[in-house]
Amino acid sequence: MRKRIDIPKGLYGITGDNFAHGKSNYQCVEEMIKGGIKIVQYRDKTKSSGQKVEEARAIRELCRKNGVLFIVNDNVDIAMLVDADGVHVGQDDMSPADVRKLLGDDKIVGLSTHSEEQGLKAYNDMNVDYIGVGPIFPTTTKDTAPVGLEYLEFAVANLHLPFIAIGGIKEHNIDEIISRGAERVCLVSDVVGAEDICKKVVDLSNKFKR
Ligand code: 3NM
Repeated sequence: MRKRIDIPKGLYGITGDNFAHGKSNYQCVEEMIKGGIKIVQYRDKTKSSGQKVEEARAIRELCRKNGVLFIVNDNVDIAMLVDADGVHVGQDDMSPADVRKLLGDDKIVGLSTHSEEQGLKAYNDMNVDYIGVGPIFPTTTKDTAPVGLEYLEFAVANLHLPFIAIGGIKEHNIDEIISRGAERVCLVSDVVGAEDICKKVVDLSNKFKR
């Protein structure tokens, strides 16, 4: 059942307009796409559901026009309304099996994991197409304690499904992540908080090519 759609390697984008110095999530995604990003997750913890639907619908169309995968964080209803490519849930959200029931077999289901135990459980759950592995370093973007590089090394060695390394990763420490074997990495505040998001995405993406 797994692997309906390939999860692109390289940078994984997540919205976060609270870091974006006045730019909207739409503008941030436009710049990410110009920089070559191939997968974007719409994540917003503050707006009303009406605002989120409107914003997600616009970003969905932008992604579709540019051949970029579009994932919605947590809100399965919004994902279905805007025909997103998938949903990303956390440990306390709806289970991957229930998300799968609602979305069907053609969509992507991602799950955040924060420990070896959670990672193994997700690996054995055929409803999960990819996982998040983190937070690797301390972060203020999410209220979860850092797990350190050990869990990343465990994931590289043992979890043979696509995973996104995330949490406290910045341009200055991403090499530590890539050199350990991570093929997909997400930086939220470092990307959307950049003065030139497009250039930031290009510079970070080049680090995967070395
Ligand atoms: N998920 P930044 S860490 C959205 O570990 C998110 O599951 C995490 O933001 C996880 O790059 C995180 O600004 C926030 O630290 C990452």
